[in-house]
Amino acid sequence: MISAEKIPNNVGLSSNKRLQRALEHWQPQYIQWWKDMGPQGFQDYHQVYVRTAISVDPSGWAHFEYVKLPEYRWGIFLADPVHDRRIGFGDFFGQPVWQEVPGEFRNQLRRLIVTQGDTEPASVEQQRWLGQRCPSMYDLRNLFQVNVEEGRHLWAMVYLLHSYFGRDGRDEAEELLARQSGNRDKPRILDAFNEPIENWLDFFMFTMFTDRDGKSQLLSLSESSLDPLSRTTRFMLTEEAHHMFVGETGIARIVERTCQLLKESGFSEDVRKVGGIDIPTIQKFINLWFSLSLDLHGNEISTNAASYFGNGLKGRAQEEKFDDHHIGEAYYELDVPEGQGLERKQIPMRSAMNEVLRDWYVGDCEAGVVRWNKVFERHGMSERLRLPDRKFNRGIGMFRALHFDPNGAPVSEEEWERRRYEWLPSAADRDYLLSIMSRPVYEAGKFANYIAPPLRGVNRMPINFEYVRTEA
Ligand code: BYC
Repeated sequence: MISAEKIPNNVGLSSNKRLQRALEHWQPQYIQWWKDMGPQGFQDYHQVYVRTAISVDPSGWAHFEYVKLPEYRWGIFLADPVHDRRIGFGDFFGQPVWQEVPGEFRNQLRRLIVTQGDTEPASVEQQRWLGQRCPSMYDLRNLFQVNVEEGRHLWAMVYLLHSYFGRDGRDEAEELLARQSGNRDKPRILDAFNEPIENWLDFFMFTMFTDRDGKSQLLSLSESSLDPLSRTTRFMLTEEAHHMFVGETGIARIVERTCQLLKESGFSEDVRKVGGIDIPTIQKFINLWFSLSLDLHGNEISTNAASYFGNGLKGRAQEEKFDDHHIGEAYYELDVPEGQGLERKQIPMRSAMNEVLRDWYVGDCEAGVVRWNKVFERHGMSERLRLPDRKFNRGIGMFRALHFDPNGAPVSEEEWERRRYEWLPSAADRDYLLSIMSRPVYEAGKFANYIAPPLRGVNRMPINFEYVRTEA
């Protein structure tokens, strides 16, 4: 069970006074950050119907209540330990997992934990204005659920930093609140977390594609030999699943509404004229957020990735599904830019671990796009959405200096400049989206014209339930 202390936890925090004091010192800084950088306009007078974990088993999630956002019970929850857990990959395969950080891997582990931790507050900062443009009270509540859980993920990483990295860890925990998404002087570490999320199409694409990178990275960290990192990321994955649900169903509902509007107008209208979001715009936002999220998996060939794997710090998603967990002599076939074209090369598998994880990620995204296309099928329409080629619009890795169209065909710099906004959102697309989102919908059970209602409400509540209450 999770204790009801000042910092809820299932790690016996009250028996470690030093750690408890350190975290209680960090807590008010966190709350201040949340008030400054969290959901704007929803801090003081609103109560939100959110779920809070009361234990780490699956039924522990069934607890829903109205909460004022700054009073959400952020805490430290680790999945239950696995008896006699052994290292599952790399050079130490088969040895007992570590309960403490080995000195020789301290820097690498700290770096992984800080990178993971940095993304969590970043996403809250990116989404802070969305409440002012929400399509419904149901969606507003989902946004805040995602936000408070990202805040809790920050707590998860800060707990590890404070517990296992001494003074350095405490400094890093403060830095996590000091960097700011999009800030020129102190930006967040990874690029996608400095991109603006200014409208709800961005938000749903972000929760579909970028949170799914969260899933692939957390799956690989949950394989870690550092057992507390494995246990904390395992529990985080249960929260992450809801975020991807929000993204995937959000886009499905937009597609549904677009199909309805197209049908109602006899397919003759530009759907924008009737206030909907046209399919090419949806496709452009897929192209943008999928490519940004591919970048989050790092370079195709990476000595960092090789040493994370060899040292047992970061495995592959679902490591148990692979036959060889050591990987000495295996190779990965990769198309590498060479002269004017691409050349297939054999890369030592350990150095290609980022690409192996990216493969898993692309497969998981594809399954989601197939589900979106079922909406068109149901409406008897031939339109389809799709993922762009993975070379398209890359900012990290070996394709970053080159240009490709969404089919993966090389294009010149001149053609890229000329055609880029055929493939990626333009300022005019963004202006249009802001124009249809400028008036938020706060009336229970009402939905903006560009999105269909969900199939069901939250926690078996009706769709017109008052998910966000305003205090008198
Ligand atoms: N942007 O050897 P490489 C989530 C840097 S999302 C900027 O390929 P590595 C969430 C890299 O840092 C999941 N820089 O790197 C989702 C390195 O820099 P230095 C977050 C980048 O280490 C939604 C250099 O390039 N979790 O949870 O193999 C809402 C060499 O690169 C980027 C993690 O990422 C980039 N995209 O791989 C909320 C897990 N990519 O050393 C939350 C922890 C690379 O030259 N992180 N660089 O200064 C990792 O596992 C790895 O650090 C990475 C990069 C996969 C990110």
